[in-house]
Amino acid sequence: MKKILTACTKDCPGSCSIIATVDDGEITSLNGNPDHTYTQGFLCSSTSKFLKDRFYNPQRILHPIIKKNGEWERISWGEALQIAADKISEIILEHGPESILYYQGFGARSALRILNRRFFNLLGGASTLYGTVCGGTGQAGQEMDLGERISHDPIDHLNSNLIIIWGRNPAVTDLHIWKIIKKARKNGAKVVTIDPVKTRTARASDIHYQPKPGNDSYLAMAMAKIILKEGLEDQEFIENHSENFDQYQKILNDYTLEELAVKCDIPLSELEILANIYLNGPSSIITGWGLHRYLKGHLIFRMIDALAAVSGNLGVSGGGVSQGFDEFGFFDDKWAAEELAPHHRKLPMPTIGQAILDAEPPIKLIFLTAGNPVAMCPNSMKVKKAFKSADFVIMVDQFLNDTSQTADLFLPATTFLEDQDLLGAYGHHIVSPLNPVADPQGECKSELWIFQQLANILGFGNDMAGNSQQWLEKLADPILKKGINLENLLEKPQRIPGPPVTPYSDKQFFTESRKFQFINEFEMNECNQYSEKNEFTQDNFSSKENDSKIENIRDSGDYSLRLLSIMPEKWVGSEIPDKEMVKGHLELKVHPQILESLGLKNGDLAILESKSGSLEVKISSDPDTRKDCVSTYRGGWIVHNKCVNVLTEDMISEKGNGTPYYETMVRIRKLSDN
Ligand SMILES: Nc1nc2c(c(=O)[nH]1)N[C@H]1C(S)=C(S)[C@@H](COP(=O)(O)OP(=O)(O)OC[C@H]3O[C@@H](n4cnc5c(=O)[nH]c(N)nc54)[C@H](O)[C@@H]3O)O[C@H]1N2
Ligand SMILES: Nc1nc2c(c(=O)[nH]1)N[C@H]1C(S)=C(S)[C@@H](COP(=O)(O)OP(=O)(O)OC[C@H]3O[C@@H](n4cnc5c(=O)[nH]c(N)nc54)[C@H](O)[C@@H]3O)O[C@H]1N2
Ligand SMILES: [Mo]
Repeated sequence: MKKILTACTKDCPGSCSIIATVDDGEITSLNGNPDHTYTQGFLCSSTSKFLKDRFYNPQRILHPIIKKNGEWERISWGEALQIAADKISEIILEHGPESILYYQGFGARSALRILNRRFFNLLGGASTLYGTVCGGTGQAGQEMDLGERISHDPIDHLNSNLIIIWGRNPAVTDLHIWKIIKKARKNGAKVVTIDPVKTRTARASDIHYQPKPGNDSYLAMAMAKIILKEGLEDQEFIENHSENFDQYQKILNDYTLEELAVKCDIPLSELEILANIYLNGPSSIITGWGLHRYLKGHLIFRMIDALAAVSGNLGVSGGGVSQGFDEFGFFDDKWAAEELAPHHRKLPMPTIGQAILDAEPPIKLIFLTAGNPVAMCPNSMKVKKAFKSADFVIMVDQFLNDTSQTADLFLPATTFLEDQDLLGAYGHHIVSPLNPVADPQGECKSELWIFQQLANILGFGNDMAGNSQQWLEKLADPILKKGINLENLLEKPQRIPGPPVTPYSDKQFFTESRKFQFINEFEMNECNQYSEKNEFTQDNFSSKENDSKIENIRDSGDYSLRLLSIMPEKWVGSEIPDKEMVKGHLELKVHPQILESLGLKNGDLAILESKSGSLEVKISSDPDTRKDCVSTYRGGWIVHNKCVNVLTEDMISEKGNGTPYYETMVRIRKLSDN
């Protein structure tokens, strides 16, 4: 029996360190590594079940397969690689390299994946992606204010008196930061959650505010205005370390406190309490992905940064506004060799369906690794149509999914239990080694091996050659320069020196003037054209005014409910466990009064419609859901009738090229209304 160290590559902030037990070539269990200073022996239930759910799952594809007359057929690697290489050369010759799209998903983002891009650059270039379906908007906002988005090391939240969890659900999505938050709370810190949905995190917090979705800018503005009104701002910081304060104050002066309270739909008295406990710092704000999902999401982040600045919480231990980290941040991107490609074209990930359909020269071949864009990008049906419009789609994955319906060639990939690699994280500064715990299942191969073989056939094998360790030494060079040697790095997880626990503690920012930039332009013009029609307020929901708005929902046919789709508890991304692999209905949480007005009740089936599509859903009556939105989870598959993105509209955020999933407005129809 052997114990081998590796780490989890699921798309999750933890990048948990794992100890795998192997008995006679078979992996018998996965356990958390107690020696990891951050993940500390913990492993989530989804990764604990990885062996059964994914690794040894009989549905896992273990051989290359090709679609012929709509049916998948097994072929050899030799044939598969030759077909792929032939298609690639053929299409380049006829249509140029830009007619190939390389789509890299979020399924596994370890260091060696940088070389995937190298392959396409050596090929002469291809179309690749810009923007993201994950974050983006927040990065853009924070870069405008701070120069760079740098988050506090999670352990710094232990120094907070107050932690505001803003648009995030760490009790489900990041169990390690959640552990720190719980510890801080045990030590006396207060925990406030700001989320329109009553999540697991919200339930476990001291206070939960349920604002009107998309309007958090007003909430942050109200808090800042209260602080300024009371004369409790950090004048020293404002005077010496910031710019644009006057313009910012002018923006605040355009609104009364009462107006701001109405806009975010939180009573002024509550906002006063919140502002005052926030002042009793140090107070940290931990922002989540919920805030990225709006057309003007960057403004929310900018207003939150400004609030932290006014209150003296920037550059302070236990303070700050933390978003996350860059999982590729410690590795050397130069090996992607962008400069080698004479041809470059970038298509937007948030609106990838439309971009493919509009592309000129057209996209002829799509090469996809570790992603499920048909199910996970907005406007699934359009993405599906776009992928189908290509002559040939190659995908590298472990399982068939919604996107594989559009694929022609499927190349089976190894998992983090079969490869050597290094793994960063978007939840902390620790880099962990991956080690081959067992031999690859079936004929599965690493992405590196696949690209190296293709490069050999295509005639540039030398430029891709090297074993994983040789490449890791190059990719990890920025880490090695910090004094950690490769042997050490491959041996155990390491907190990489350099990034401070408390960023900006010298009050020097990465902006041109080195000063914090207050937001100096603010134009909301209401996130969504439909939202004004349905401005419910939580407190006086029984008022006549609100009653007439409910009538509106029923009669006008308006798309007046905002569709929120949040992370599922039981799995990550669209990696659905077997138990959930059944056709059924997406469950939709709706407030009982809305249901009543529609003549629907708990458990009913109904049609949910947006401008992009419709889906039969199962209604779950939920008094904790706001009356201006409905909520469900993301990650379900189209083939199971559970894919929320059949409804989401494809748009791109105003800044940061993010994906405003939550701008989608929907209506509910009874089945019999057909
Ligand atoms: N179990 C599990 N864990 C995961 C994932 C998973 O699929 N499953 N996915 C991983 C990925 S890819 C990511 S990016 C992270 C995301 O991590 P989180 O950000 O924690 O995940 P979400 O569930 O998107 O949480 C966003 C929250 O924002 C709220 N929200 C929506 N609109 C607003 C608004 O206008 N204002 C405010 N204040 N809140 C709003 C939503 O109701 C939701 O509760 O999680 C990672 N972890
Ligand atoms: N409505 C709505 N949609 C959303 C979101 C939302 O909040 N609401 N969130 C968005 C966010 S935050 C994200 S990050 C995206 C995620 O979007 P995607 O990255 O497209 O989706 P995943 O389900 O994470 O895709 C993972 C795929 O990678 C495969 N995979 C896993 N490990 C490996 C590996 O080691 N090698 C290879 N080759 N393949 C592997 C899995 O089998 C799976 O098919 O979804 C976005 N979509
Ligand atoms: Mo994400």
